[in-house]
Amino acid sequence: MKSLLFAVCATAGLAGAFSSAQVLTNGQPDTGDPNEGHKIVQENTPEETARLAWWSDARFGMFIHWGLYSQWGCHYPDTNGTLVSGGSEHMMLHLQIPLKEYAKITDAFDPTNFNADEWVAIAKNAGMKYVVITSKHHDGFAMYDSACSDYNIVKRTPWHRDPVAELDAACRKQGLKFGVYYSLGRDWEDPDCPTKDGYRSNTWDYPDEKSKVFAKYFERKVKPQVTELLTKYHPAILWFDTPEEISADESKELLALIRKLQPNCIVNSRVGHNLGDYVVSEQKIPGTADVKPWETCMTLNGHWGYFLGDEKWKSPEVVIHNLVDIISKGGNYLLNVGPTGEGIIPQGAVTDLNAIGVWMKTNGGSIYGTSANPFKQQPGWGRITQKDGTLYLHIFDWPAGGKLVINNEQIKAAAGYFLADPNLHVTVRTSSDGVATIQLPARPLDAIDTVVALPWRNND
Ligand code: FHN
Repeated sequence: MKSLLFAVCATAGLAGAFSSAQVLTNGQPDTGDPNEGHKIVQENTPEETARLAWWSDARFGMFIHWGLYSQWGCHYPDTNGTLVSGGSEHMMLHLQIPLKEYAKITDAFDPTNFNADEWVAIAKNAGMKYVVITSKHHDGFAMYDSACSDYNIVKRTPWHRDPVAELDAACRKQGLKFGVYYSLGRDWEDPDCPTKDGYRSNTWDYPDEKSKVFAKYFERKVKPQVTELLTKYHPAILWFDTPEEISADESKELLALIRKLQPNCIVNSRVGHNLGDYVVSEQKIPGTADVKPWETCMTLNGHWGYFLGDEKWKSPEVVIHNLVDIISKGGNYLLNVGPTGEGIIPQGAVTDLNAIGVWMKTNGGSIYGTSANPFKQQPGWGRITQKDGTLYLHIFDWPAGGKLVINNEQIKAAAGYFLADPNLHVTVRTSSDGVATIQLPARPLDAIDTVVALPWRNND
């Protein structure tokens, strides 16, 4: 495994001398879930399927990474006030910032421009149906009013507001589902949160990795915080991250606690040990559908948390093609934004999401409530989704001469229409050897993805 040595600034002025922090990665996201990527072979139970019904219809959600690391765009000021890159929302680890120094960010964290209704409206306008925000990331800082740890946004910042509560209310008001992310096996505030070989632990404040007892952190912080998240805010999704050293029994115990407190709350697979209602895929789209329901989470630019200067936004075309590709394989798409320390979603992200929303307003019928392509092959010109006896042909690449070939003998439809112009119909011709073709107009109706709705029945 290639080890990526995080070269950190050794500027004497920074709070304490920093040494290099070894961060292991093989080029893949370090997901902190030793079980991730192994094919899960058991299907969902009827109970799990029922719990996921709204989620499976929703297909598209907003992920929000917001925390103390957002204050200076995942950078940290040295004694001259020069902002030093922390690499990502892991900046406390990468720069090995002592907890008492990192906690001083709370003095500056005063997001007076935060407006929960605006954030939720941006998600809704983009066609997203649920919002998941970081309630506690790896730094251990609670972005909500936690009764079990004063290390939280209400108690420790001059802002004294609870964004989790405000977003929960805004989602309810605007008809979106609300979820919370919780870093399960990484917590750089707690002295008892070990990680594999200490690579993702706070070893600078708590150097004796072997003395750390996960069970103490689990009882002292995880269970009380999961309980208060479920009883104060009633999230529809508990999005766990990086289960790391949690035991199988602790994962089972945590899931049982959630089921007791909020039976309808969806739990992802990073609760650990192949448990949970759906499987997480991060920054990548699997080639084939998983046995269990799954969701790809992805950044919109190159970072989860707001990163100063990162304006490399995925284009609306890339996002829409990703969304359709994911759904054609039966998955959900959780697309991330990283708001600034002032509480603003960067304009580049908003511009992107607005453009995606324009496409979704016309073509949402081929997204919401649809399921995977029923055929074995994905077409070369795009993707196929389906719902209630209708195929949705997502044409990314317009065929030369407008002749669209669908190599499948199961297409018995005679005519279809364009979602972008339902009055414009197309005719399907099926040759004797079962090759169906559609004669399209000379030019696409949508530059990114023109969708044809085709009534279909499976002749199996
Ligand atoms: O380390 C985290 C990372 O910061 C981010 O939260 C992602 C989102 O899925 N999860 C972990 C990396 O897998």
